[in-house]
Amino acid sequence: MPAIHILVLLFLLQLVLSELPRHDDPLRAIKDDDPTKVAYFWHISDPHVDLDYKIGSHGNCPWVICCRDSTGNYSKEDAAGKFGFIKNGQSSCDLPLETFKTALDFIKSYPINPEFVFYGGDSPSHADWEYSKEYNLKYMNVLHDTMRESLGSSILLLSAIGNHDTYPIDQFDAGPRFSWYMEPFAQQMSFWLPKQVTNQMKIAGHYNHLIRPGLRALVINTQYADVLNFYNYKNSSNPDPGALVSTTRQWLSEAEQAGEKVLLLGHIPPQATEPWNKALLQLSKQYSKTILGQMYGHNHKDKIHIARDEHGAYSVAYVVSALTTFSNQFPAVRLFKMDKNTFELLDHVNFYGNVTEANISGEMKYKFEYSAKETYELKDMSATSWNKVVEDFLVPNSTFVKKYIDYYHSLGSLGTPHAICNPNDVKCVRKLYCDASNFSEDGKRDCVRK
Ligand SMILES: *[C@@H]1O[C@H](CO)[C@@H](O)[C@H](O)[C@H]1NC(C)=O
Ligand SMILES: *[C@@H]1O[C@H](CO)[C@@H](O)[C@H](O)[C@H]1NC(C)=O
Ligand SMILES: *[C@@H]1O[C@H](CO)[C@@H](O)[C@H](O)[C@H]1NC(C)=O
Ligand SMILES: *[C@@H]1O[C@H](CO)[C@@H](O)[C@H](O)[C@H]1NC(C)=O
Ligand SMILES: CC(=O)N[C@H]1CO[C@H](CO)[C@@H](O)[C@@H]1O
Ligand SMILES: CC(=O)N[C@H]1CO[C@H](CO)[C@@H](O)[C@@H]1O
Repeated sequence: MPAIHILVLLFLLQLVLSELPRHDDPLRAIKDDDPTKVAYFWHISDPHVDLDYKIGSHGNCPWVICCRDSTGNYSKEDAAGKFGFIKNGQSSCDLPLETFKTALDFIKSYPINPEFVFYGGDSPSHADWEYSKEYNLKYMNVLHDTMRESLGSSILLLSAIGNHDTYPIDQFDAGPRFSWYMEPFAQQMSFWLPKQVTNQMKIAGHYNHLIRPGLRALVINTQYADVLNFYNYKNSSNPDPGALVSTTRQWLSEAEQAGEKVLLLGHIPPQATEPWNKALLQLSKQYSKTILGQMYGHNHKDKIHIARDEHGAYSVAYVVSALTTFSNQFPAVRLFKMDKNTFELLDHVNFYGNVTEANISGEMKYKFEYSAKETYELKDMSATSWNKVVEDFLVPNSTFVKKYIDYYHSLGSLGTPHAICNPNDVKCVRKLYCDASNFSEDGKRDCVRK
């Protein structure tokens, strides 16, 4: 065959191959969706942007935070890249603002009309010793300005307060002591939310918003469930700091009476303070028909917690992986799918940004990571179906636990010693199981001991 024919054949083959849908193509997530039947919302959390991030600085340093300082003798391959730094599944670097923008651009350009974006909080870097009112306010403002500029006015943003957002870290109390934070925060949120909602937010940081008739988002300020928040202990005869329990109960009750469905959104997941864990279990059970799902961040890990008792499972808390690479993950973006009419959750699909690759190519691309429904062979997104997945973790060589381990760090520690468990390590897998099957830290501890 003449060389020219071979070239033509190769060219045609190239065309065919480039037309084949790639497994990591982000559009794969919605290709089979009927837009008249599916509604969407996004969940991102824990960007921990570092405004002192320095390209070329020491990315693999011996300090708490890297990618800010260029002292020391380090090789070229340990230099902080444009989009972040993670090496052999390990990272002590927070996120350059640039990478936060790429995640927002990805969301903005994705061809759907989302109901909203839920931003789960923790704007500043892990340089906790640098925190001050000015420092933390700067991060709050820079990140919300960025979200406003990137997402525009056509996408609703809901934002929760994270434990790193206030100063001192983890501290928060309702009332004038934290109005220095709450006033500017409510001011930022007034771009997206009506005055009546931002006024409600100023009371204790909790707010609720009707997304569309029949669907309500309830954003709770989980600082009152933070074991490290000393304000929670200041009045030992007050069992409900920040009225977290009574407010959540009241709003759930009102929503149920109005026949609405609720998304419960916050920063710190269950396994927080024991009184809150218990109250949340009780509320999750009482309002299990009303609560569609609970969405949290904080752990920087892709995981779940199932609420269950001897009668079965009744609620699922979905914890999203982080945008920061700090503590060993690739930046993660999560898309939830809902039935457009009943608002029942249909799936969540996850995307990740490979910072190592972006750093080399000069362009950050978000790729399809996995669909929960497909990966865990879920019949639906009910607590009962998720409970079956978690029960499977205890089966020797469970395929589900292998996937759970890979996605735990949004593929950032894949195949490295930094992966959460070796799937053959029975003790470690049991810990994952106990973590996923408990809302309570005490319950998890008991379960691990068994
Ligand atoms: C830096 O490290 C390299 C490789 O370990 C070594 O060859 C070099 O002498 C070191 N330079 C300094 C100034 O310590
Ligand atoms: C402490 O909490 C109790 C119960 O909520 C309340 O009645 C009391 O006024 C509170 N005390 C102070 C000093 O705030
Ligand atoms: C990320 O990119 C690096 C460099 O191209 C590659 O070696 C690695 O396999 C990628 N990881 C994932 C999960 O995409
Ligand atoms: C699980 O599979 C691995 C190899 O894939 C094997 O070495 C190991 O013994 C298996 N464990 C059990 C408990 O079957
Ligand atoms: C780990 C890694 O890929 N580092 C590279 C990131 O990009 C910079 C340039 O922006 C290179 O110098 C690093 O080697
Ligand atoms: C308090 C609580 O939910 N405890 C549960 C923790 O998980 C184990 C294993 O599923 C259960 O047996 C406990 O009841």
